[in-house]
Amino acid sequence: MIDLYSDTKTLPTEEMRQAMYEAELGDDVAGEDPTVNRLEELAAKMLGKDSALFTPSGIMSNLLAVLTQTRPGQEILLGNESHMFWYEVGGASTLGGVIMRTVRNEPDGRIEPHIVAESIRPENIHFPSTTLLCLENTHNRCGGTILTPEYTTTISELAHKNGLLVHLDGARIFSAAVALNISVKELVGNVDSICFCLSKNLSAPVGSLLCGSREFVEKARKWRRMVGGGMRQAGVIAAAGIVALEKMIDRLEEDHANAKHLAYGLANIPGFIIHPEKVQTNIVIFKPPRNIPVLQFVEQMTERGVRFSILDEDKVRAITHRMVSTADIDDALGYISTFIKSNN
Ligand code: TLP
Repeated sequence: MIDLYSDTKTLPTEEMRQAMYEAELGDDVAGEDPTVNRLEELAAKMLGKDSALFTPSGIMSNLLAVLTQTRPGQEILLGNESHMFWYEVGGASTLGGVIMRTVRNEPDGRIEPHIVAESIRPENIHFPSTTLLCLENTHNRCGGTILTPEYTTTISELAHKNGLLVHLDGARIFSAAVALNISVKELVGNVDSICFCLSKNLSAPVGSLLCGSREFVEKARKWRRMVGGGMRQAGVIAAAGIVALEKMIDRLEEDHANAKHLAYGLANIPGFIIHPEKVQTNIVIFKPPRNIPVLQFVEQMTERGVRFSILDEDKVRAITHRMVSTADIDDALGYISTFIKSNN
């Protein structure tokens, strides 16, 4: 199977497994797991923040960012295509008690500053207060698009001026940094909290980190305990995370090149709607030829050994990652082309 369903499919490398086997361990709820402590320090340093918190998932990190930086009854602004809105089971509302107010994402994943400005509620007895802006970089549903440091700085300044805090869902932030050839620190300059995932493009089996000021992280640590995310000898998985951060970042370029290769290949097959020049990182979104419904396309390709995910009733998503080679992309393009020909 050439599995382009998601980079969450990556399995740990041999080096990760060895590091997991050898990891020095302790009780992380008591702050005594040396491997978790090492991972948190490394993450904070790389992101240019005071502290970091190891969490079981990206979704938990995003939830903790909301729980820590809002109060029930307040309103948060987030993109109408954001992962936090689409795929996190409404946790911010259900568990955080906040109103999720969606604002339009541009096709490149940005939210226009004037839209943010217009959506912030003025003080009024009838209104909830708007207290948090959530961004996403790279942007999953917009096709792995990148928010530039300039954009992030400008929009965060606007939010801060109006009394809002800013959280960045940076599940794949290292892809953005590698594509722009800058340090990840430069991408997250003035956001108040940021999370990123170890378990996607970086190949670790489990885990995310939530980073911010010392005070923010200590509060989030308590919220993590409340939602049951305090893990004991978590160094077993943190060890793989350290390898991810030390060894797996530079290779992301290969995934980006493979994504472009796939996109240009699809553009050469009659009927596909795709803009290969817009592919920025490891996510490719496309429409199959009109005569083939998305569900049929995805099912038929799975039978032929290529797995995609369905984004919408008319859109398919492919994600490249460490376990898919350039030769696999060539093979996938061949299978797709044969299938399309057989349907014409
Ligand atoms: N995304 C997954 C699915 O949930 C859709 C995927 O296959 O892409 N933020 C962003 C931007 C994400 O893409 C994801 C996972 C998360 C957060 C949540 O991470 P996990 O699954 O570790 O909780």
